[in-house]
Amino acid sequence: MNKSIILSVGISLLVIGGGLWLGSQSFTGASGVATVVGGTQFVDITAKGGYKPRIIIATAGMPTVLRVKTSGTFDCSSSLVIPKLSYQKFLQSSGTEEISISSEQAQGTMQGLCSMGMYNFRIEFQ
Ligand SMILES: [Cu+2]
Repeated sequence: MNKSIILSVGISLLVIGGGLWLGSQSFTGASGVATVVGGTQFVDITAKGGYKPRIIIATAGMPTVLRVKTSGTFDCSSSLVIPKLSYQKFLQSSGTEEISISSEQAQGTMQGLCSMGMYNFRIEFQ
């Protein structure tokens, strides 16, 4: 193997590695982690053309506040349904909706979706 072949193999490995890194970066954007402040955990979700992040990891059995932020949201992601909480509401087009989840309710997988079921997110209480 001569030096130019070694070099080109090295470069292509770098390119592949860079692509994988970029791919993993955009993938991590799809999930998030709850933040804990003074014994309460906060799950922040943005509703606009769907929900972001789609998957949020949270601690089970902890009082939780789900904060759903809208910002010029006129699509159906503003029509929020959380079946486990029997929650259903049309959010205002811009603002933050705070939804309390008790420590008893903070168990397992909690799904939220738009009223038509085309957009969804889920909180994984672990
Ligand atoms: Cu929808």
